[in-house]
Amino acid sequence: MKKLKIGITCYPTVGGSGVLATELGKMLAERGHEIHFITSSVPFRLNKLYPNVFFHEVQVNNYSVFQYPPYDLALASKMADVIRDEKLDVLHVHYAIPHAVCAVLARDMCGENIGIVTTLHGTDISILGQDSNLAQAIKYGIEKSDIVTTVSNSLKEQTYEIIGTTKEIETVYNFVDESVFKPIVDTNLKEQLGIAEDERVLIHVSNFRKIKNLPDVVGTFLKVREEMPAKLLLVGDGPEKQRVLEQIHSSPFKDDILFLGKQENIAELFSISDLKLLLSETESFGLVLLEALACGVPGIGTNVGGIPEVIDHGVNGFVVNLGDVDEAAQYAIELLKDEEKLIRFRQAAINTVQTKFLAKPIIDHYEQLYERLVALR
Ligand code: GMT
Repeated sequence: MKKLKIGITCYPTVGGSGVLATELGKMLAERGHEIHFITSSVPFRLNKLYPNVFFHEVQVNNYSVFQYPPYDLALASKMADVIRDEKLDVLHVHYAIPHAVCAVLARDMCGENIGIVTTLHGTDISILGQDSNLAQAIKYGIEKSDIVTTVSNSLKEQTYEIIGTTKEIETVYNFVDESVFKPIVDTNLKEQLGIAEDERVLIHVSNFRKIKNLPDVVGTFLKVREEMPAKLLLVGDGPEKQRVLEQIHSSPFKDDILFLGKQENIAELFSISDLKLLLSETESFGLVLLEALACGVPGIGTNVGGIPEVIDHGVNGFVVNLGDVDEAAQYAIELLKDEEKLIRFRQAAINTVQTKFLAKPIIDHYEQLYERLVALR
């Protein structure tokens, strides 16, 4: 295919949408496309120099006349500059607002006929879409984009329901870089963390927002811990950490919960784990679940959003009702006590990634979307 010049805008800080957008950009660059990230800081997974990848920083100056710094306008203005100066073919934005709206404004500003692809990631619809102050802007961004994708079928349905648009939307699942997310053996990480060989390891990775439902993650673990020696790894940080500390304050098992903070070596941490817990209130996909599966770690997730599209109940993990800690603990205990079953689930986890979420066919899909747009110009 023709090599394209592609602009990418995402939230550059820790979070699934930024991770996905950055990995996509890196892989497209490996295929020979020229990638221009237009973001407020260097995306956190863009941690070294990559050939064909460029970074354009959006700078927002705060003048005393502004009550709020005008990030959206600075972004749109920067996008317009990059579209014109770098002669971009496509602008792929992640998250409806403000990114899709800024892309549309930028196209208008520079007068170039550039194709806009918008990928919806979740809370831009499930939470912001319900806010009447933002709903019209989200709808506008979606409808003025040339192509709109969602990361799960569930999010597609939710978008139609909440936003009330008739725009055609395609599901393109999240993917993992399987050269990074794979079972890693021969680390002494377990020992370093003070975890004994006979202890089972449960893991939760998130930004500790309320929607991640940390109390149920900890509640499930405490029930498991009553039945067997085990540790819970809590990876990430955020507003709910204090609540967890209060929850475990008087538990006899509080020393079995390890707060590891934000970590880079996620694949290594998954590789010493036996089970991933993601008991969110809302989750369009659950990229961390997929990363765990790729490392051979089965998951227990709630029956919300796109989680049932990732967890095949009874095969690579279990899907439980939101809030049902007893059910989650029961499944966890049964699995963790049965070595043969656990091995079967571990293999199934890897198979799920190989058959449904491999990077290559998903990047192919995005390339086809770009090609379709370029052909129309
Ligand atoms: O889940 C978060 O808190 C971060 C959020 C984001 O916007 O980066 O993640 C969303 O996008 C990810 C990548 O597509 C999805 O895997 C997450 O499920 C989705 N989060 C929610 O829907 C809550």
